Amino acid sequence: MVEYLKIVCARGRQVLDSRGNPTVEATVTVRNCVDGELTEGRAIVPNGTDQGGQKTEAVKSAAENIEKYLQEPLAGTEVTDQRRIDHILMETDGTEDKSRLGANTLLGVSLACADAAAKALHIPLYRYLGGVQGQVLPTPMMNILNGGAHASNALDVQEFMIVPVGAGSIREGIEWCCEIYHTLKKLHTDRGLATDVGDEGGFAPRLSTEIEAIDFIMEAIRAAGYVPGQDVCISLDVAANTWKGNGSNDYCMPKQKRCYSTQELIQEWEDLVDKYPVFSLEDALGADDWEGWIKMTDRLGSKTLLAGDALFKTNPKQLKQGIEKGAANAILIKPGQIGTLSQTMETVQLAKRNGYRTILSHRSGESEDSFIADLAVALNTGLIKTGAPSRGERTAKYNQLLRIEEELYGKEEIISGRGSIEDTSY
Ligand code: 2PG
Ligand code: MG
Repeated sequence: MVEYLKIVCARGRQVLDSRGNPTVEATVTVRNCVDGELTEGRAIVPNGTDQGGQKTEAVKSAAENIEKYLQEPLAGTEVTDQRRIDHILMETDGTEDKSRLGANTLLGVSLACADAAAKALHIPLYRYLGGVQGQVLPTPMMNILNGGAHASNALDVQEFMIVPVGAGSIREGIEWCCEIYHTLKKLHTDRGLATDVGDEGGFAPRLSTEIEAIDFIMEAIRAAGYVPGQDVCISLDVAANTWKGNGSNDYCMPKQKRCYSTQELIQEWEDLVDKYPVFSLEDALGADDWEGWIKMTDRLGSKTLLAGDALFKTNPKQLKQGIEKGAANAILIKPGQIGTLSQTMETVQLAKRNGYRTILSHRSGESEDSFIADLAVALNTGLIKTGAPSRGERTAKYNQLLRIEEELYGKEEIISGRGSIEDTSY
């Protein structure tokens, strides 16, 4: 391979995520071998709830590790050779689960390399990552109501989302969702409910049950002038792992304290899917409940998307298991779970080859970095979950998608028709 853009240094620094917790920002500088020009790429790694409030000390040393352990092995490497870079990162870490240097540290460097390459080549990040093939704008799955570990209300389901399945472009889809979001806010005020928001920007009202929350959203969809099921559907992230942990096989809602067996919970989901326009259910069962997932996929897989987040952890090996067993039919893609860009791409390819829908996802502790917006278009993931249309770290992704749509399709085409956005019929 002709060496053209060589890595000259890699650094880390501690910055903030959207919950005020420390996180890692990686920077990678490359030198153009022809004209000697230096370009810096960077990436901020987001944090999930499972990473809790990351300890400042741990993040500091993760940031220092970039210069201490990764800079030297990467120096001189062609920055566009992403597979080689990711191989070097994994080899240097040396553990299967990337526990020595940390998946977050490796991911920061992996993404910063791609950012540096795109900048040095003077092409947009999505085009660098996806070439001329990356052209489908993802349909947004917009979180408008928060519960579970992301809010301090009484709801045990973590995320309530709306999906503009009937929209002809991402611009239109985002507009519809924002209208519904604003209508929902007004309905809160009418009912005397506070309009506080949770970690991902969705409202966090003091409602008592999930059904009440879903009915509230249905009311907002209709009041905004849209037809549920035809224009806009509903998605939930149950995060059912958080309903486990008392030692029994049962699922117990941590706040409402209702308990279910796997069988009973599948029945609940089936009733829900039969009654409401449910586009997808994410982590509707726990990550260890493979038998449950197989049964649930058998019963509900033809009616709705069943997405595995904690179940697959963006790991191709775990996804392979799911494919073999017939568990789930969609996967959340979180680069931070697997730790390098190449492996993230591998998981997306594997999912697509096997008919699994792919949902590129933000984390609950995000930043202004909008890498995932470019990545969703580059990989044609078709779906993106990136929070509410409030809070700058969430709107950063929507705004980037709007820029990309305009660049790819031009203003006229956006207005005049479909084509640019994923076909969400299922
Ligand atoms: C999820 C994510 C993002 P977290 O469960 O899907 O919404 O949350 O980043 O806390 O894992
Ligand atoms: Mg999830």
